[in-house]
Amino acid sequence: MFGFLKDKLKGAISKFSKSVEESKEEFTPVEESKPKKEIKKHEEKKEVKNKEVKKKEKSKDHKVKEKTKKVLEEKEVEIPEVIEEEIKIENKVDEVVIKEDVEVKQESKGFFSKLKDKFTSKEEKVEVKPVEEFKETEIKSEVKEEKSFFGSIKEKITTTKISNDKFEELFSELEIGLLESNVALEVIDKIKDDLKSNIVDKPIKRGSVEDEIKNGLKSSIEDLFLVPNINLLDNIKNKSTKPYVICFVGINGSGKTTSISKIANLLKKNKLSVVLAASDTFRAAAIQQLKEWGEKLNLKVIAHDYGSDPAAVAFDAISYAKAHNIDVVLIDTAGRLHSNKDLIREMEKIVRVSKPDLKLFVGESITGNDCTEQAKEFNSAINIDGIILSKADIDEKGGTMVSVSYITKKPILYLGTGQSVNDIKEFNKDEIIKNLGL
Ligand SMILES: Nc1nc2c(ncn2[C@@H]2O[C@H](COP(=O)(O)OP(=O)(O)O)[C@@H](O)[C@H]2O)c(=O)[nH]1
Ligand SMILES: [Mg+2]
Repeated sequence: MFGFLKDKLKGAISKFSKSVEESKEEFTPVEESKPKKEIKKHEEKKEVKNKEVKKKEKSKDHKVKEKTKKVLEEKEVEIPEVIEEEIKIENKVDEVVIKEDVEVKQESKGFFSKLKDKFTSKEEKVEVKPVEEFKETEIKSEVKEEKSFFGSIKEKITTTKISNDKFEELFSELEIGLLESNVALEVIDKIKDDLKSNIVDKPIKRGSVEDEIKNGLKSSIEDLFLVPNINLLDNIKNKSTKPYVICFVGINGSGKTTSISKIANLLKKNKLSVVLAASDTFRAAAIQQLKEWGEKLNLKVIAHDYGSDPAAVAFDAISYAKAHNIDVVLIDTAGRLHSNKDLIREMEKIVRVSKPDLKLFVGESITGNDCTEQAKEFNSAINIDGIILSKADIDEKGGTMVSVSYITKKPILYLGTGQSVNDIKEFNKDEIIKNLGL
C-alpha cells in the first residue's frame, strides 16, 4: 500500500537531511559556540572537584583531629569540655557540602589554632602532617582537572540550526512529493508549519537531522487522524431500539454497493441481522447489482422500480426491519457528480425520511484530491459521520488517506481492499504511518 508516497517521503527526507548535514556553514563548530558553555561547565566541574578536595581534606582533618584526640588521650592530656564539644560538631558537619563545608573548614582551622594555643609542641607535630597531605591533594586534583578540560575539547559535539530560508528551500522537495502523492494542500501546509516549528532555529545534533525530520513528520501526520473514532459494531449493539440505519453516500462508481455487501457480511459474521435498501433508483443496473449481493449473502433486499423515489425505498426498508426485528438497515444511494444539485437534494430527502444513525461517505482512495473534495461537499450537504475508503488495495499514493479525515474532521472507519465481500479492513492509523516508513 502506497509505496509511492513512502518513496517520495524517503527521498525528500534524505535529500533534506543530507543537504543540512553537509552544509558546513549551517553547523556551529564547538570552538566558536561552545567555549562559554565549556568554561562554565569546566568551572562547575572545578567547583565540584574543589568540594571533593575539601571534603577529603575535611575528612583528613577529621582523622587528624581523631588522631590528635587519641594522642592527647594517650598522653593523658585533659581536653577541656569546650573543645570536646567542638569536635562533636565537627563530626556532624563533615557530611555537609559546599558553603557549609568552607565555613566548617574555617572553624576547623579555628579549632586547630585553639588547640595549638592551648597545648604545646606535641600537637604541632600532629598538625604538620595534614597540611602537607592537603597540599598534595590539591595539586593532584588540579592536574586532573586540566586533563579533563582538554579532553572535553577533543570531543567535538557539533550542532546545527536550520534557518527559515534554508527550510523553505529544502521543504519544496518534500512539498512536491506530497503533492504528487495526492496529499491535500491544507494538509501540506499543516505539515510544513509543524515541521517548521519543530526544526527551524532549533539546535540539532550532527547526524540526527534525518531523525528529527522523520519524527516531526510522523507526529504531524499522526495529528491528521486526531478525530473521534467510531466503533460500528459497538454503536449498533448499544442502540436501544432496532433497527440501526446506515446510509451510504458517494459518487457513482466509488464503491458504495460493494462496500455495502462487505459491511453486510461483516455484520452477519457478528450475528446481526441485515436488510438492504436499493435506494439507487437512478440506474436499473444498480438495483440489479444490489439484488445479486443480497442473493449471495442471503439477505432481504427492498427495491422499487427504476426511477422511483429513493427516500420511499429507504422508508419501506426501515418499516420491514421494524416489522421483522432486524438489527440493521443498509441504504444504497445513487451517486452522480458531487456538484450535482439534484443529487444533493435527493440525499437530503433520504436523510430526512430515514433519519440514519450513521451517514458514511464512500470514496475511492485512488482519486486523491477529488475524493477529498467530494467528502468535503457531501459533508457540508448532509454532515457525514464517517468515511470508507475503497480501492485502498490499488492506491500507491495514499494522499487521500492522510488528508480526508483532517479536511472533514471525520474518521475513516474502513478501507476497501478488493472486490470480494471479505476485502474490508478496519482503518488503523498506526499501520498507515508504518507503511509510510515513519
Ligand atoms: N480493487 C477494488 N475494487 C473495488 C473496491 N470496491 C469497489 N470496487 C470496484 O469498483 C467498481 C464500482 O463499485 P460499486 O460498488 O459498483 O460502486 P458504486 O457505484 O459506488 O456503487 C466495481 O467494479 C467494484 O468491484 C475495492 O475496495 N478494491
Ligand atoms: Mg452502486
